[in-house]
Amino acid sequence: VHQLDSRLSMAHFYVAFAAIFVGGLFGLLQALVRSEMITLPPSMNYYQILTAHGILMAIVFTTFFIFGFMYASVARTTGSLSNMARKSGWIGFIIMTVGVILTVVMILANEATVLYTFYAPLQANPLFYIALALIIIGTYFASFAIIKQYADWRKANPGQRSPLIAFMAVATLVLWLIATIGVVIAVVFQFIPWSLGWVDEINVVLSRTLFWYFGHPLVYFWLLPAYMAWYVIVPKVIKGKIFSDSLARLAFLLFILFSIPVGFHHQLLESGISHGWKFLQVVLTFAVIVPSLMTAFALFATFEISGRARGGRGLFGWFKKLPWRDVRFFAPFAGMVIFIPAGAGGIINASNQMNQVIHNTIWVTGHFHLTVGATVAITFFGISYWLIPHLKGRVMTERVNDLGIYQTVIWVFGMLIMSGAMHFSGLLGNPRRTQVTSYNGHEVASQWGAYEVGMAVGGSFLFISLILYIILMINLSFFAPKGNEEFPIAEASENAQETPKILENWKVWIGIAFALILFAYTIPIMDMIQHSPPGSKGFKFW
Ligand code: HAS
Repeated sequence: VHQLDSRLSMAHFYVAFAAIFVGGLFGLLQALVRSEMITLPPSMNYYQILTAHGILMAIVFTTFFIFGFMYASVARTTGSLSNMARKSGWIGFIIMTVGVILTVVMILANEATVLYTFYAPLQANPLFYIALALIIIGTYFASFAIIKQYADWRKANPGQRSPLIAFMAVATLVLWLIATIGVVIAVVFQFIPWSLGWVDEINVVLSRTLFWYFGHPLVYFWLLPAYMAWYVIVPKVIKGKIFSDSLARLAFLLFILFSIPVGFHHQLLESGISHGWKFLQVVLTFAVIVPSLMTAFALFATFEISGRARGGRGLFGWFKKLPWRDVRFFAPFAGMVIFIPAGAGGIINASNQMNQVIHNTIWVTGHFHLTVGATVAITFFGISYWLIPHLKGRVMTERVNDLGIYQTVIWVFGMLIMSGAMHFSGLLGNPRRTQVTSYNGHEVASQWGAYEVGMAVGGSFLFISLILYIILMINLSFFAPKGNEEFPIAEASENAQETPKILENWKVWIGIAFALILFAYTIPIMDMIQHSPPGSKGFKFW
């Protein structure tokens, strides 16, 4: 990757590392407070650190890491970024960073204790919503940079199949651009006027609906960059090939179609939305599981083919031949294994009857720590072990590789304890997002104590792993020996069929995506607006 592009990527990674470190510290505090091992100083409150933890980890770390990775991937496969793309990338970075600083200041000032989902009726200082708007605007500049670079490559190479990883980056951004429409409408037309006092009422169910229209595809915005690494990077690390270029592209396109019109599965217990529409969105939720099952199939195939090519015999002999001592493989692989129970948990959540049991319990927190906190995070760790030295003109030493494996193992161990305790105590009714309470010594609440301790123990392992990760990242950025670290990109298998051209016809896929969204959302949203009470100041946005 060209030096100028490396700098752009690295700027994003530095913010991501700072965010995960500070966010992780808040996470540790969170776990210790909930298990009553410590009490917070009076200047801080439980919900405030919960907000800081959620925003720094789930919004800031992920978004900055993802753009850093995407710039590097696109520059590696389509050539150095054009001046225009690079400029747009830097503008995006600056706007996003200003937005992040303002967001953090607002949270620390206790002016935005509204949790990372920030929907009504919780209200923050208007500056918090303006800061969020800045972060989103920044991502639009960043998305423009990447999509422009891809479009220029296609123009310069007519009729050719685009590099798979660049295609995947663009698909992820298409998903992001369509998804953010919901949150932009909510922030601009509902939250900002309401928090400024221009209107004194807000349509709560609509604000939640617009949030979840965005909130569910948001989780795939986190997941798809991990899939980019699973499909394109990992096969090269294990000296294999991509099982099928078309399958990989189709999986990403299916995410664009099915990841958005499904937000109601977060609102199954909410009144104001009729059963029929909830049912439809649950059906579509089950459709969005399909591309993940396709991914599991393709990855198993890649591993088996590569393991057999390395001399693995018998039913499982190939498994032993995989490069277990290489952190570039080990970390993402650990993420994949965790995604099996994590995905099963998602399927449980999406099932209407079972959702009644787990909704708003700490089971859900366990679910998203396994998905984004383990599957995605560990894959991102695995990427940074080779990408940071690559961008900095350094190499990962064997020692760092081995420490990286320990770091991954400690993270997995901590996450299994913490998330396991969350899942089990969720089934015992332990609520999420609730400051510790004994409910006047109620028998049910008395069962949760041991699990809360488990969460604190797991959280402490996670923090130890995080410190090790940050030390290794500082080493790889500034102190590792100079040299050339490989940026692994696998080729597609020649046994697979030619990729059909329709898979790169964006108009078709974006058109179907909008049709599905309009179908799933138009009538329920019209209902919400129609049944909204009139604002008492005579003027109200919905
Ligand atoms: Fe979820 C709540 C349903 C996936 C994140 N989810 C959340 C929240 C977050 C989140 C953050 O339907 C909480 C939001 C909040 O604060 O309220 N989720 C699903 C479903 C899936 C799913 C159906 N979620 C994710 C991913 C996330 C994520 C991914 C982040 C990255 N989720 C829900 C529902 C709720 C929910 C409800 C609301 C609950 C409520 O009531 O509040 C699916 O996408 C999952 C499909 C995945 C699979 C797994 C495929 C496995 C693969 C690995 C293969 C392994 C290999 C290695 C090859 C079917 C690809 C094998 C080697 C060996 C040796 C074994």
